[in-house]
Amino acid sequence: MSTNHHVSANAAKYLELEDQFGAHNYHPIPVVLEKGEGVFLYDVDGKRYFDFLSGYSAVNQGHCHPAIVKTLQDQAAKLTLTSRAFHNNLLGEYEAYITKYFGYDKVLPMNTGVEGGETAIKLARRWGYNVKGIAENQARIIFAEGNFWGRTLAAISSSTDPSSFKGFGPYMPGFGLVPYNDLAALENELKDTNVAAFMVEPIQGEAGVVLPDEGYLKGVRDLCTQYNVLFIADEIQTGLARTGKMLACDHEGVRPDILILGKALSGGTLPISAVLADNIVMMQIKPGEHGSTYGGNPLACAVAMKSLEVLKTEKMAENAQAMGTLLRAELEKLNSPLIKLVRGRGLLNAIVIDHKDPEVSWELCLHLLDLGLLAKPTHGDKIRFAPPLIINEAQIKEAVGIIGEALKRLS
Ligand code: IF1
Repeated sequence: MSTNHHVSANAAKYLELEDQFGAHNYHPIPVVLEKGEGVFLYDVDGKRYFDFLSGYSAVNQGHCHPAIVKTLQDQAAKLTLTSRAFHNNLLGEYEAYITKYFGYDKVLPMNTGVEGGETAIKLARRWGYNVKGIAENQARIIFAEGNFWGRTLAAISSSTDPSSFKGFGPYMPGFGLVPYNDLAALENELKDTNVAAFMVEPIQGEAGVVLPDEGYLKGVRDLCTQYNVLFIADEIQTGLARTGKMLACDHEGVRPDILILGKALSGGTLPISAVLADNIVMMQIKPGEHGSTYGGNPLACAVAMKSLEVLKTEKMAENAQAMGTLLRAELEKLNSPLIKLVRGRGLLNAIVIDHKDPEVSWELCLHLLDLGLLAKPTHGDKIRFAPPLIINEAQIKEAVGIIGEALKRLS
């Protein structure tokens, strides 16, 4: 079954350039975008789409948020990069702002999400040696099966997805795995006194928006406290109001020892990540032992403060909570034989397609494309529905109308 999706001659030109001159490390939906505004994207032929991926939760504030773009433009014309060889007038202001915003002693500013993960693991190992007293080079970091935290050699060393790690060995030593959402298995691992940290996503994004049982995060917190293990929360995709609270951990009122943020920390304008922790962890790294060229650059500091500010002033977490509830209810009301399951929290949602042919999810996304909505399957039979957090009730209903029409075309 294949949808002969038509790509305009105009759009085809762009695809040919990418095909000839770019690495083939992606298989994108066949659309060429040139403009974004709020919940909408526009292709090179001027066609409008609902964005139901939001840059994998990097565009929570909506495409080209006016206040964020203005901050970006103003600062870009003033000072963009000093390197950390020198001080600048925005880094301290940003560090004070974001640590107060989330309630931690300190922040270590980085750029991409995966650098945030690498930084968190280095901090945990160093704390393990200096504070917990783990013997040199014996520190273990535990991850959950189904995790995804990026594409570096350390990140793929913790992966259980062969498409992430196969053919890239040898792998980082000192990493262990436990089933997600399984506190007994986790406790068993944490009894090993060489374990420095457990790093986990409060909701597993790439795995297809997999939610743990109510109480799982509380259990993780308690077990990590009991066994003197650092709880690292990877909130790069779930954080920043995406799930209806500022952090997904807030749904259970738990406070991780290390908090990793990325993606929407810049409102989708540039790569900004941050690792937050208290002094007992953060002060184990001494001058010259970690950093990056762009980490904490003044442009990123200005943009991150504005991106965080508008999340609160525009009550995006509250809107994500309300619109997510509406979205799931409207999807259920479609009563489509193709939807096995609707799941999610806030505006991080996915449908599980009930069809033996894995191609069906891709076909559905091509029909959605035709009808004016952008989404992409993850892991075969799941399709993530994660629009910007500024979406309103009328737009949710219009989008679900499109989804219903696409499902009808497939049935
Ligand atoms: C791609 C996936 C999502 C993340 C979590 C860390 C990172 C990510 C929970 C690393 C990044 C991105 C990577 C991007 C697509 C997207 C993705 F499909 F790859 F898995 F969202 F689910 N922790 N996720 O989700 O952040 O270094 O990318 O800034 O690789 O195409 P990054």
